[in-house]
Amino acid sequence: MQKSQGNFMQGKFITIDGVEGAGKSTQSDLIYQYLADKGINIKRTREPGGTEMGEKIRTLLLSNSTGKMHADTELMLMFAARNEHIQNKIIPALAQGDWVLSDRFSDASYAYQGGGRGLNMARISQLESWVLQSFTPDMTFLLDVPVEIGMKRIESRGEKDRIEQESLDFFNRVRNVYIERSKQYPDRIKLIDASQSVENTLSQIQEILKML
Ligand code: Z5A
Repeated sequence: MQKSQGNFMQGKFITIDGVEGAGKSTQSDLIYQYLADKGINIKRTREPGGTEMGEKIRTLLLSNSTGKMHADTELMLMFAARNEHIQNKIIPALAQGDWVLSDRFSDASYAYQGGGRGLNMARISQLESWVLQSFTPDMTFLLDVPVEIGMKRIESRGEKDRIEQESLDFFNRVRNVYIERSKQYPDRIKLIDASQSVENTLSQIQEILKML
């Protein structure tokens, strides 16, 4: 599983993250098209989810009918889904030379369960080491947008899911953790000003993709 075990990981693993309304889905479509046009075989996926079991866990995590859930349970379910995702989808794709583009990955657990829910970061890190070992994305695009702008963009959507119903303070804590992590891991996490237009946001991303 470790990328350090020689060259068998041929593909690149790219993740995209950020608060609600940052435009992850919009930019994922465009990144996919940009890379596909360059002849790269790229698989799109998402978290929580990405596998049959992961999608079932996603439903449990996001459905309002799930009711109250302990924050530790939420964290462990995110990582349970992630383990399936890594073992059964991401690693096999990378090993056969495909690139993988995931809408969210483990930075989201630090941001939402650590920042939002207030779970201890060191414990999240222990769980991450257990599940990911040394596996890590080659590059992460953090689409950063003030929470109020993100909320405005998605206000026309229907009913909010279990996590979307959290407060503005919750999402500001989420955003702050993302920004902190981009400072902590500047080589991997590229902070993109996603308050710009779709086109300007994409061109910031493309400049970085050219370096991969
Ligand atoms: N979660 C967690 O807690 N812990 C974890 O470890 C993981 C996840 C992995 C599901 O995520 C939830 O899981 C999420 C975090 C939690 N919870 N919450 N709340 P999700 O990624 O599936 O859900 P989402 O955040 O709502 O993602 P999304 O649907 O992809 O939304 P988006 O990033 O905002 O993307 P969008 O659809 O492209 O953009 C939203 C709207 O803005 C849309 O109308 C666009 O046309 C518009 N838009 C996009 N870009 C722009 C620009 N540049 N300008 C103006 N308008 C724009």
